[in-house]
Amino acid sequence: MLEKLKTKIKEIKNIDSTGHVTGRSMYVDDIIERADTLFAGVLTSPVSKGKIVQINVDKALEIDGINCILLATDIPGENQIGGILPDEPLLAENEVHYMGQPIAVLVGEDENCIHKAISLIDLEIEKEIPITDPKTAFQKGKILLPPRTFRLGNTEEEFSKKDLVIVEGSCDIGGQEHLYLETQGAYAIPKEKGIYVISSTQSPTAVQRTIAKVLGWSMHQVEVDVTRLGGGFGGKEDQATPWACMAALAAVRMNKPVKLILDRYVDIRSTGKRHRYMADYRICSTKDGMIQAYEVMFYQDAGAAADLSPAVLERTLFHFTNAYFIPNVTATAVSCKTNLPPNTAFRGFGGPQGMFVIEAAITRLADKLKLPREEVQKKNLLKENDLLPYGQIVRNVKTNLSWDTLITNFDINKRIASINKFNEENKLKKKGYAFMPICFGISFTKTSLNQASSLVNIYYDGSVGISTGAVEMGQGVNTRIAQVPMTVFSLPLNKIKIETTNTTRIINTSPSAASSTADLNGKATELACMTLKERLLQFASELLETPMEQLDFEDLYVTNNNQKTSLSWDELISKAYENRISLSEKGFYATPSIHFDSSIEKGHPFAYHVYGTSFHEVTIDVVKGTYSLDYVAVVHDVGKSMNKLIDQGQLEGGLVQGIGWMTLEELRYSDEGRLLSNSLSTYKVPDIYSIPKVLETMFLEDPEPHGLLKSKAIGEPPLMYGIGTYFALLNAINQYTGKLPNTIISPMTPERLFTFLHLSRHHP
Ligand code: LUZ
Ligand code: MOS
Repeated sequence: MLEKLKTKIKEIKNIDSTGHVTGRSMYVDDIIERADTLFAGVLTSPVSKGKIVQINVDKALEIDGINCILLATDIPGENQIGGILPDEPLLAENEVHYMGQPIAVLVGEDENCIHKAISLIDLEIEKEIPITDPKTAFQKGKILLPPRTFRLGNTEEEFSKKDLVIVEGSCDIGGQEHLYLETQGAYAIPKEKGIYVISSTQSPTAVQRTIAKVLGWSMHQVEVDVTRLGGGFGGKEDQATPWACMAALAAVRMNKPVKLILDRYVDIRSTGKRHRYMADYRICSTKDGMIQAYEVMFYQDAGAAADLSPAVLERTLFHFTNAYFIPNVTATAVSCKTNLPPNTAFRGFGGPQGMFVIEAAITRLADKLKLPREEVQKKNLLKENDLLPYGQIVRNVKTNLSWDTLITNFDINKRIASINKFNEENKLKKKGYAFMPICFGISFTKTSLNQASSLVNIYYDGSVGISTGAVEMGQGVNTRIAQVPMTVFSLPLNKIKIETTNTTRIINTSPSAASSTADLNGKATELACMTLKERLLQFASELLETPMEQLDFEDLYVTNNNQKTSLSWDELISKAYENRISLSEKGFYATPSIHFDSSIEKGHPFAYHVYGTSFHEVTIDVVKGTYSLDYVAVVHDVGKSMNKLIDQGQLEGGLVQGIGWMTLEELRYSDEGRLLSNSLSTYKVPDIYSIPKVLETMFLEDPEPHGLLKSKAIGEPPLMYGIGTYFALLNAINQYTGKLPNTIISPMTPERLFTFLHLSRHHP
């Protein structure tokens, strides 16, 4: 194998930017329909829990333009879409478990007649009392799987020691709506030998497998194709699947193409979200703030079916100590079954909730110790070769480095001094600040998912087509993958095309998730490109009668000892074809040396960790409860960045999405389990006014051998900086009230801030 790889990476702008700005990028609903296309809509449950007494579709079927109405009994294969646990029907059979649960698929000539028909279905449900919070579910024994516990050292023994300061408390962390701009949808077209489905999914293979299961077919009869997503954020890792299954079911039944696109209202109401977590903890430290032990119990609101919840729960356990070393820990976590839509993957995948609780515990501990919070944080940061609770030893740790760089590079101490001065001088406005360090493990926690394939085709005109399992969802993965052949073959972008993600070209794909898509699929592409490079340079060495070791590619020519030869790329490729040399190669990559044994909860699950530290400054108005986010600075570990613009975009986007989750975005349910904040007027997402007034960022660059072209994953980690804004607000509240609430609740909406300010004073 050729070791030679150009170290000079070709940097380019996001290859989708022109298409996005001019409106030419194609999403599922932009695909030009075949003339005989039918449309589908879904009848969903109007109640959160109950028994279906009867469904009568007779009147609905009389509506002009309605072709058929499919119920659970019309499913030819298995009515089962659960990925981890088989606990979720595609269409409800005898019972409903959440409001918005699909019951029937209506197929018709257009969307108007479908809406009319939905309202004419006679549905009788015997209501039962729903459960809407995870602790109540736990108390009633509604759990998905037995709780899991991660341990290090001995917490019992440690907590019984004298002279330690102990703090106990609780958290209640709200969920989050994904709010991808493109709603869920799919377009299914029957083919001679099976079905072809265009889906807005992060998991083309999951869609393929589940359609096959629902139809009672084999996977090779189902071809799933994905051009791009208008955002995913985890919301389309598992939950694009049901809608694609319904479209496929209808298409096969009618033997015509069927398109199913959710409107925003149905999407928000029926799809799962980031999990709400409740947690109880106790933490103890020495008087000078060295944390000795931490015990925590997490109650995850899984919703009405497992979906990815057990995997999300596992990642909470991988990140419950965030960027800190704590010698004695016991963390238990349990997935609790409620009557809300099944919650699912969301950028960070349970990690953010785990980190929030340790940050809350440290905040209250520091308060009791009368030490600045950041002093306790800093003292306990992970150091090189520390042992994490799950058995992995950390290497190339960047906790202290990012923290120290942040302080010096952005003159943070001066800022803190002026914040303190402001608070001395002001009574009705208070400033608060917080540091937020992060440490996030990169790899799917399920080891088997850490594999990817790539197909590199060089056409005999010298142009290159690349297929991988990666799904482009705005994160820029196609751009980073395009940089691989550009770098290996020294080609301009116009010679490269990144093909759609297609389950017939690339099989058994892992979801585009876990921040690992560019690493896995890019590395598979690199391997295929390197094999082709070796083969082509071997052939060039025969043509040029020059030792292969002297040859390379540079700007569309073969070079000899870095001097341009007369042999161009196009000529070499055309001659290779004439000489019957294969110009197509498959690459396969599996992350080396990762493993995890869940029977002992120990192993080495992550290829590497991503680190960083942020600083957040806020001002609150004590009278109104309003606040402003004045300043955020971030020092983030990017490995050796292969695309600074994309890394910057992910850093800023993740940060703001995290701030939204922590401050504005509130999922409020009625006691009946009805989502009250079910539209963009009541569910507030960050906009231009909610981003920090000043944002300063800096990359720490250190080549990462397990990352693509020595870069590091960037998708999820920056979201967790958003937690810092929450604790800056809490710090400002504390400046006014002089005390912290025992139960730390998120998000910190102005309304909640106001309650914390004015009620906690009188109700300790
Ligand atoms: N999805 C998944 C993920 O299936 N496994 C993971 O470990 C993961 N981590 C983060 C985000 N999505
Ligand atoms: Mo994900 S939370 O689909 O990486």
